[in-house]
Amino acid sequence: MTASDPDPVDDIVATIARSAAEIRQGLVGRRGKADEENPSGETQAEADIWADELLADRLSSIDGVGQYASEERSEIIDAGDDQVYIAVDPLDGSSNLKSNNTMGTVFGIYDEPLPAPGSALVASGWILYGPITTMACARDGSVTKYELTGGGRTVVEEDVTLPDEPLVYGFGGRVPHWHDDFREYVREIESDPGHKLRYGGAMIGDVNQVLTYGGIFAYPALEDSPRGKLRLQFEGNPIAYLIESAGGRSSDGSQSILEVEPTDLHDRVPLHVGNTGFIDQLEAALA
Ligand code: P6P
Repeated sequence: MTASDPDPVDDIVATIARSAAEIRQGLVGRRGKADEENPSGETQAEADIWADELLADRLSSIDGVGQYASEERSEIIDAGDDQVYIAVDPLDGSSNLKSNNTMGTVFGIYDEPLPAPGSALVASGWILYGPITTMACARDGSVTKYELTGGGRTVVEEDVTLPDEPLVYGFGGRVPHWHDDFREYVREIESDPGHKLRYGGAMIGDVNQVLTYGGIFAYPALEDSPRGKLRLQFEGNPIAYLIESAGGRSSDGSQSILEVEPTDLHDRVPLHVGNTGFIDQLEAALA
């Protein structure tokens, strides 16, 4: 690719940003359950299917895109080119539709065919459908935050890094299903009055709090689900890439998420992301 060729990464990020307002508006009237399950066996909302089809059409037609893969579809779309490969969670936290809580769209842009390790990411990010619609995007080792209005995108912060002092924590999974060593780790975090609980049921809302205030988000390995709940390609890798680009750490319990070798497109991964000290402490607790 020469300097004058269009950059597919720029086009992909711009297309997702431009689509955010339409996705947000399109949630209205699509809050019901479809009679379909995603490849992870979760019942899909009408909005899951609709947002996936919208993004699949727009992203797979961008020059340079080799594949479009989604948490909502079992098969990868072959987009014909061979520069970048896109993995998307079109609507993270769609269970929050019923209660009108935050949700997001997560994307990872890889330079290897999928499934690929997170070390093959060249960019990642998320859209957060909060009181306002925002985007966080990691590329070339730094994170930029945008506000999205209509089809426009305004930079609100560049070179975003996690605050040095961690403040918030949020841990998924049912507490009785946590492993004892994880439960003990949580007790240590909770016992510090300088920390406070933030868990909203949509990873993007929780991770964005960690990016903003410092802290940790985890959806750990569970006794009844050894690989946790979250998907490596569509959630774990993109989130880990962004948090590490912002000076934090990620872990599957023993190594960076970005080093986890995938075996299947819909692999799950125990996900822990946040301030380096918290993640170092976690790995010591689970060792
Ligand atoms: P639970 C949403 O369904 C999701 O995939 C993540 O966004 C979120 O962190 C997690 O599941 C919530 O899971 O078990 O708390 O409902």
